[in-house]
Amino acid sequence: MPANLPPTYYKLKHQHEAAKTDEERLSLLEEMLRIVPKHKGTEKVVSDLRKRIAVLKKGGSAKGGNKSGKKGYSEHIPKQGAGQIVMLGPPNSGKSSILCKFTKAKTEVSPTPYTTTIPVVGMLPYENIQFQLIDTPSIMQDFISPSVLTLVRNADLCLGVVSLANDSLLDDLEMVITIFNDQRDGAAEDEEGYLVVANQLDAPGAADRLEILKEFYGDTAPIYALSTETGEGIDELLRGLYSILDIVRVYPKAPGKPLERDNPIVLPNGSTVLDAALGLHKDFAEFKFARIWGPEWHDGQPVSRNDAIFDGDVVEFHL
Ligand SMILES: Nc1nc2c(ncn2[C@@H]2O[C@H](COP(=O)(O)OP(=O)(O)OP(=O)(O)O)[C@@H](O)[C@H]2O)c(=O)[nH]1
Ligand SMILES: [Mg+2]
Repeated sequence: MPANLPPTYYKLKHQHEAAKTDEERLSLLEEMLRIVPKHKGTEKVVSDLRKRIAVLKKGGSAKGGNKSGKKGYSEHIPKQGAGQIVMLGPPNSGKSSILCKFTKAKTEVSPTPYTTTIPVVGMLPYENIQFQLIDTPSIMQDFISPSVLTLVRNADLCLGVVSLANDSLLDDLEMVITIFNDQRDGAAEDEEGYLVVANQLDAPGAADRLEILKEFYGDTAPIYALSTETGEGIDELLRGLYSILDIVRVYPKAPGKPLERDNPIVLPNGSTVLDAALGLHKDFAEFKFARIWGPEWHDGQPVSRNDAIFDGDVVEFHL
């Protein structure tokens, strides 16, 4: 059933798009909700408006209650683990499902759009490390909470989550990529700041939609198909996350102790022996000498502090 919205509604909508502050946005949304006719055809519009109002009232804004410490959520989530990864996507793409299925965090999963209203953090295990994964409130065509944008800007990596169950897939991804590009304008040219998860691979018609998605966006972004229902695709996604984060794992070894690769120091690719020492403990910065094991080295070869280290190296520091 068509919504048939009155012209005043569209006028308010345009004003809302142009609004500069959250106070303005909130009052315009409330006015839109007040004047919108309430019938079957406008159910979705009404529920969208209610959700947006709820998000704004919760302080989902740069100038929300956060700084005053009264309400809302903090825009900054301290980094933990091997990299901070922020999910972003349209409603019902399955962001909360990904968090619940692959981390120990708990959050609500539901067929109702805009269920998630604040970011939720979980730790995503991969081999012997963990990534910090953040679920966020869904984005809309003309609205995204400024606090979510702050998370996107500060993340080590963004994960655009779209649904293969949905015919609006291409538009959804376009919207997500536009946001990533806008927010990460200052990022280095060669820095790949995001990847795409095409979720709900188990849904009817998903394989065909995936083909189309890859045809249109395969050159723009790395695309990983996933099903939170069956778990298909998670191993490839985890490897993709590791590789795009561009990190290395090095393993400290105490003198006289055996070589073990179970408790890594995680560092950016291109780090040095000195960075590894600092990653272990600041006292190690003054080490007298270091020896290293790995495919690039002779076993136990002495290295100097400015030598580059490689993924999987074992380093022994002598103080
Ligand atoms: N078949 C199938 N359904 C899925 C999959 N992932 C999520 N769903 C369903 O899709 C619906 C939305 O999932 P959520 O995880 O709540 O989606 P969201 O992106 O967090 O959406 P918001 O409500 O906007 O926060 C739920 O009914 C899930 O059970 C999937 O891989 N396959
Ligand atoms: Mg959610």
